[in-house]
Amino acid sequence: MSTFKKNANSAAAAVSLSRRNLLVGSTGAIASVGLMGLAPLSIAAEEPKSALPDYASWKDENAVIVHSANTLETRRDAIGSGVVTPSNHLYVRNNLPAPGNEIVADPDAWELRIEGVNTPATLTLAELKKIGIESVTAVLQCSGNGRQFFTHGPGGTQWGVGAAGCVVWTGVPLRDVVAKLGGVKDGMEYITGTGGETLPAGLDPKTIMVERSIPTRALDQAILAWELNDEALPLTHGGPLRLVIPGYYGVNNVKYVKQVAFTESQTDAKIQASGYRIRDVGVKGAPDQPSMWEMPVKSWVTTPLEKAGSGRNMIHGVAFGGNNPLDKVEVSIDGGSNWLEARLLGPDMGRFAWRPFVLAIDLAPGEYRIVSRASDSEGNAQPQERTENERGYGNASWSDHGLSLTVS
Ligand SMILES: Nc1nc2c(c(=O)[nH]1)N[C@H]1C(S)=C(S)[C@@H](COP(=O)(O)O)O[C@H]1N2
Ligand SMILES: [Mo]
Repeated sequence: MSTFKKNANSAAAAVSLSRRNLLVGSTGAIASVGLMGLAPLSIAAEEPKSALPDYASWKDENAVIVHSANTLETRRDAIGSGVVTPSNHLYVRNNLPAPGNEIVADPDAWELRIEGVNTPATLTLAELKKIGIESVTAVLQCSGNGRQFFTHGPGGTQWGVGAAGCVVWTGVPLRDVVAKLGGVKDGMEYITGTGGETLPAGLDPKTIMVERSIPTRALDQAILAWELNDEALPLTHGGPLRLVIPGYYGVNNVKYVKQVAFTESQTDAKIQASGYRIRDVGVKGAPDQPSMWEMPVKSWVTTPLEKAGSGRNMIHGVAFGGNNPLDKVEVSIDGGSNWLEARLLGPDMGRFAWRPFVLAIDLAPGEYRIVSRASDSEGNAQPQERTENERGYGNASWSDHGLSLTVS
């Protein structure tokens, strides 16, 4: 018992600590605390429910947590037991304000520049649609998903489990487009995608632009997508056209993509050179540190949340292998002392998709710590503990992602 009590406490401590750090980190928050004479935690608890931003007003407000106008998270209990995350439940993360709706008014007219191939070209979406088409079901997950569990208080959105979803992308495989343009030029090591945001004037573009480089080994799985879950790709998720790299963290999936270049080296845009790099706490980002590219195996339980009745219960969750196929997922109701293999639900949508899972189990009244642990086809299992790192990236710890449950 003491093991899961301790786990539950440390997760709660992590949340309140990072919340405190958030307030401490913001002068405005401190000022208002002082003026109103309230304790920081009661301010946080009384924050009004934020409204959906205009560009995402079509989201289901009961399914998402609005962290800010640029960051919406899927609620843990809105992840559901289906393979595909409904588009109106899918999380949103914009590093820059979203472009105006006019860019999706005439999607077929959108232009994509392709460089670093033997015949560089500018192709419209209408032309891309004639080159080929494929659908892939893939997990989209932010690098900072699970940041909330880090205790050193990394800045950035305090994502819990819901900066992730599993969706169907439809578009043309990038390799087909490249083949049509004479193949990749010799010596090119990276695929560099550039986002179509209009950058605010007066700032060095390199410091704000969304431009990401990923190794050319991803060419086999890259797709230029114009549909999300069988509908025209909405602006919110990168319409009219998005570079999708299944198996890679969200940031590599460049929205409103305006250029794809095969390059000798990685872009020197800040989001690549020093952003999205794994390094020790207190260390600055630099190009020689690991970049947030391939995702590792991960799972978490979704329901029941907090309370359940005694007797038969269905413990639900989701599990995925990241860049490798998923092998299996186990569930523990005693904080990781004993494990039972869960049953994978729903159709297998392939290497990059997640599988909802369920464990049917009889629970007597009491306190439980429910955790899940997935492994991939290469024998990699989710670690018990997260890898501590400055920005709170890549949390796949099974211990952090558990749920404390009271059965009565
Ligand atoms: N052009 C562009 N692409 C982008 C971003 C962005 O701000 N601009 N954010 C990235 C990040 S950090 C993530 S996690 C995903 C989020 O995708 P979503 O908003 O469709 O969920 O998009 C990525 N692609
Ligand atoms: Mo992200």
